[in-house]
Amino acid sequence: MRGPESEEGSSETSLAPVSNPEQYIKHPLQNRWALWYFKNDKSKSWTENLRLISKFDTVEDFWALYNHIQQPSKLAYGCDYCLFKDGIKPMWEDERNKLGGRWLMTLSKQQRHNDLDRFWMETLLCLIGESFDEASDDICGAVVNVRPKGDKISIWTVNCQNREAIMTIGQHYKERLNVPLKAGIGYQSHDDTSSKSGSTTKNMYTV
Ligand code: MGP
Repeated sequence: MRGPESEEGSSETSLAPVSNPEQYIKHPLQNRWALWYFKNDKSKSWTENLRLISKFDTVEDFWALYNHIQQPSKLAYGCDYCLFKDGIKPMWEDERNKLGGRWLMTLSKQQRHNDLDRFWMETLLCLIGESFDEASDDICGAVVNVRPKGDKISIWTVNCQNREAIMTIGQHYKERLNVPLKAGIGYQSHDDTSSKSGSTTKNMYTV
């Protein structure tokens, strides 16, 4: 029943319920995310070079941030972006990363122009859209490294022993990016990556 104050002709129209709240309320994400930037300043330590840019937890705030910052292909060599769930630092040492690993995609130099920005945007959308079903809980974050030898994009997960979740994530991810079937991607534990002596780390899983 409408009260007398909302009857036609009432002067208190500002109290009338909003007919379409969708228009005014931002769309919440399942998680709050933090975007980090790494700038390679040789005079500083690795951790000092890592800076938090901003956090967001709505679709609208994600796009506002995304549209405001440079695309990875415009960054200088040695720079990274990292998108991680709020509370997880984008480093091997974090509690939620130390037993984990990453799906790693290494791009050729030509792919900087053709694929890098598109792949990174798709990676961000996979994360904030929780695209990996229940395995989304295993996601810690994603990183893009801009490097002269070839750029890298990786998705970090919580535990390198969680084979089922890791395979679900890898398969979905490969499909989303439309990576050619024979060009597989590999998963490596952070333990192996951080203690590697040569230039390659062995894959625990591949898709
Ligand atoms: P990188 O930036 O991940 O890859 O690691 P890049 O530059 O392509 O080098 P490559 O070794 O893979 O060919 C570069 C270096 O940054 C590492 O060797 C570490 O010294 C340091 N580093 C990278 N990460 C992700 C971490 C981290 O999580 N913690 C710490 N302490 N150092 C890191």
